[in-house]
Amino acid sequence: MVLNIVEYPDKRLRQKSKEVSSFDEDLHLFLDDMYDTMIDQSGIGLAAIQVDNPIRALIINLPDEEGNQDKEQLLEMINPVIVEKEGEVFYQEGCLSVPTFYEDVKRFEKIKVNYQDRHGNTKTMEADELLAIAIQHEMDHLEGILFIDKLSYARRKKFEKEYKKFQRERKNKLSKSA
Ligand code: Y12
Ligand code: CO
Repeated sequence: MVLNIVEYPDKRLRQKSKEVSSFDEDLHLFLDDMYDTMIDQSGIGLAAIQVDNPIRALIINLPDEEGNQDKEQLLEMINPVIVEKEGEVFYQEGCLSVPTFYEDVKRFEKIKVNYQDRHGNTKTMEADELLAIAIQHEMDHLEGILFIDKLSYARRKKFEKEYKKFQRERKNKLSKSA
C-alpha cells in the first residue's frame, strides 16, 4: 500500500523517532508499505517518519549502473547507529519530503553502522560513496533533521523563498485542474 509522504514544513518531520522493540508482522507490513511508497514516488531512500510513523526505521534502494532499482538490493535498517566515520564529501541531495529541491550537503565519506534487520538480527555494515550519503541522510530524519538544515544561512533563506513559490504554484495548478 502506498502511504502519504509528509512534506516540509510539516512539524511532524521534526519529531525524534523512537527505538523499535517489536520485530513483528506489523513492522514487516509497514516496511513493505514504505517500500511501495518509495518506489511509487521515485525515491531511493525513505525514513519511517516521512510516512508519519516516528520509529527508528529506514529503507534504501540505490539504482544500479543502468538506473534500475533491484528489490534484491533493498536495505532495511532498524535502530541504526554510526559507530565509525571518516573523511568528508559533498553531494547534491534530494528528499521526497522536500520535493523538487536539491542542495549540496557535507557528509562523512565512509561510515560503519550497527543496525537490526526486520527480524531483530544485529548487523554491521561499512558504507562509502552514495550508500554512505543515503544512510546519513535517512538517519538524520530519525533525529528530526532535514538536509536543508545543513545549508548556510544565505542558501537557506534563498531555499525558503523558492520553496514557498513552488508550494504556491503547485496549489494554483491543483485548484485550476479541480
Ligand atoms: C543521496 C542523497 C539523498 C538520499 C535520500 C533519498 N532521497 C530521495 O529518494 C529523493 C527522491 C526524490 C525524487 C523525486 O522525484 C522524481 O525524481 C520523479 C524528486 O523530484 C520531485 O519531487 C519533483 C525529488 C527527490 C539518497 C541518496
Ligand atoms: Co529525506
